[in-house]
Amino acid sequence: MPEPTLLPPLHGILPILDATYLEQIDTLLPDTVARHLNTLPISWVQLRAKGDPDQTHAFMLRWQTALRQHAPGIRVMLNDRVSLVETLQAAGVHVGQEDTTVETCRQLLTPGRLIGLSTHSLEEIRQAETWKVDYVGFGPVFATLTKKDARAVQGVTALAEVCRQTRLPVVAIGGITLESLPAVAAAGAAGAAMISALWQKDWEWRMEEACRRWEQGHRTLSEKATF
Ligand code: 3NM
Repeated sequence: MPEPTLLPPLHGILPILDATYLEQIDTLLPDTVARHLNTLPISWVQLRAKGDPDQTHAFMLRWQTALRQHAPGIRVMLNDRVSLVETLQAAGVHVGQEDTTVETCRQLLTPGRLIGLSTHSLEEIRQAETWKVDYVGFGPVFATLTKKDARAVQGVTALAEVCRQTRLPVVAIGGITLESLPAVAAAGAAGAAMISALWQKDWEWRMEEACRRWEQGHRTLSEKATF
């Protein structure tokens, strides 16, 4: 089924609900998180779990159920687990360069599902353009401890350059903090995917602050565009 057109466009903060991080905050309940996200200008989230397949399935089912119930306007992307997208009625899948190929994902998914691909260079983005992905992730923009096998740090200048060079929406990822968010938005990124800077004990405040700082960076971008 195609996505209803009333949903907001995909942009802004992309909170990644990462199983390892969420489990560290023992007070955190899916229903509470989903209700809070629903009050914010957040159009999408990603569910990410790198454990065994059954645990990953259970994690994604739990969070997708809460999100559909309490935040129906938020599109839910699944990291890597393309086989669960239709079962869980998720919006789509995000894959890395070494995961299931974009071609296979298209074959497995019904039309209208979204596909995002991690990239780390303009060359990989050019390849992604030919595969007609819906957006690319680009990173790591900054150093990150979250992804153990992360590639070399790209920096904001490279981010701005790839945003200029492609028509695909570019979602920045890797080591993005509340402090660096305005610069990421001002570089022209369509979104900022974040894990460790969001999922801390004061996650509610962090989520709100991230949305505020994203808007702040965007204002800089539109002010520049008017000159
Ligand atoms: N992918 P944090 S960096 C999942 O460069 C992921 O493709 C990356 O987590 C890439 O916001 C990364 O805690 C980790 O740095 C992002």
